[in-house]
Amino acid sequence: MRRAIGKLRGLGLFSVAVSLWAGGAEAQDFEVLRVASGLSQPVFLTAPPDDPERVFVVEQYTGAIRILRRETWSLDPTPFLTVPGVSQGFEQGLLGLAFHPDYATNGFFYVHLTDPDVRVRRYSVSADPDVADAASGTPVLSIPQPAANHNGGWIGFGADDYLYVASGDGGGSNDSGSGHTTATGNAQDLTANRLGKILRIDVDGDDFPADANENWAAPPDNPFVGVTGDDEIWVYGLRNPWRASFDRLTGDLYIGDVGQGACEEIDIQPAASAGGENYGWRLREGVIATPSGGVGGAAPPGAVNPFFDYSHGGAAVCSNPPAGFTGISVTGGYVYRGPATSLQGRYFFGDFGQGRLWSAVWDGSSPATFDGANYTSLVDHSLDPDFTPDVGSIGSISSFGEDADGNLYVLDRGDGEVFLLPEPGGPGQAGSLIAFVFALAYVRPRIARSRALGRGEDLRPSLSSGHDAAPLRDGYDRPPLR
Ligand SMILES: [Ca+2]
Ligand SMILES: [Ca+2]
Ligand SMILES: [Ca+2]
Repeated sequence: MRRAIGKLRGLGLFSVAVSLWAGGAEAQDFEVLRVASGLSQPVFLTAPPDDPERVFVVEQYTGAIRILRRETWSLDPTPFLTVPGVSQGFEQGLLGLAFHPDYATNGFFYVHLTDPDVRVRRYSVSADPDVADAASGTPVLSIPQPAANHNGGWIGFGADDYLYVASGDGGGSNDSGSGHTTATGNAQDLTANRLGKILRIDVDGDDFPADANENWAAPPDNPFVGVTGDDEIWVYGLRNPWRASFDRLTGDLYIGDVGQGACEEIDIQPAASAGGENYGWRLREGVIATPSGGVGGAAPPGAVNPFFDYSHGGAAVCSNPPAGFTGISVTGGYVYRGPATSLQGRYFFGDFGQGRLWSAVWDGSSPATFDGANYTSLVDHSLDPDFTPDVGSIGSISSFGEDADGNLYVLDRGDGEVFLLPEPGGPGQAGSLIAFVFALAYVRPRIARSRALGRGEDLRPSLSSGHDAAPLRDGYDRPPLR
């Protein structure tokens, strides 16, 4: 709670700064900065808790974790770590990174990679804060992969200090065929099956003292502890949850789940949830019965629809969002909690294949009533001059990311760029002065951790009250990431 008050105080200072600014003639304006280029297939960005100086960028195929300096927007020439042995191709590689909540004292961080099975592995920083100990790799858990695609990839710590691990359905198409549970597919299979799930584990415990490859404990309040279903499963019924995030203010979990050939979707789990949600795959794609592969059907009892879905533009209209909101591979993003007041509470996300940058606000309705249209003020930023970067272009959106202060970044895997988006103070404004005011009054003192609030506290502001491989399916020439 102390952290929450600190955060709200920070917002108050921020409001003062904005009021001064708004006293001028012009409305709030934005500036999107390209802060890095020349990266090799960047697919994630994050930062250690409370580190105001650095962000860490994940390169998919090189396996490198690069340090980007916020003071100068320069990339360190030497990677923080180059993870050895990652499979280099298709949807494989180094896919995820998360710093332990106590990183400042224990130096632990976690990666999600394929070799080609999925491995979640722990590493330690060395005596040099800018270099990891490459020999420190320790297994946390692994997930056998029947195919090269649908590896999931996101990992992140919740406000509860548990590690959440997003896992795809194992690949191929329609969650069927070799390596997929015959009757149900993997995502609906809760027994000895980690595919098509988000797992929730305690990385500081070990339920398997005799097994050097499994080093985690099941939180006792996980939904399938003591009942049928694997103890590590948190939610299920997902196809390829490539990117997910916690709202750093409310603790709500947003999951971008890449669709098959019809609908791309964003799922929400409110912070107060006790877990166990079934998001419907393979029976459901978006809000409809999966139209391909003969696997679709009625929604399982209690299954949760997405709060937003959009179509590939074919016959299936999904929840029928406004014209123009089509794509082929969703990239889940973040609820904006950075310095731009007018964007507070907006969930930013995008489409990898179409290079579209969107945002919307969850309308606060209950997930039990979700029908794919549970949002307000859906915006396409792709053609908005305020979201046009100073240099370069936002193309193949592979991921979003947050630094320790909650600034939002977007990554372009196509030509290796990272953008800071947006920063108040666009061209023609007194941008540098305003940025300085923000730096003094707001950005620096901000609480770094996304776990600033305990799960279950709802401080949501009033604002809010894959594609598959072409050879594997419909002849679509898919982008390389999904
Ligand atoms: Ca063990
Ligand atoms: Ca679903
Ligand atoms: Ca670009």
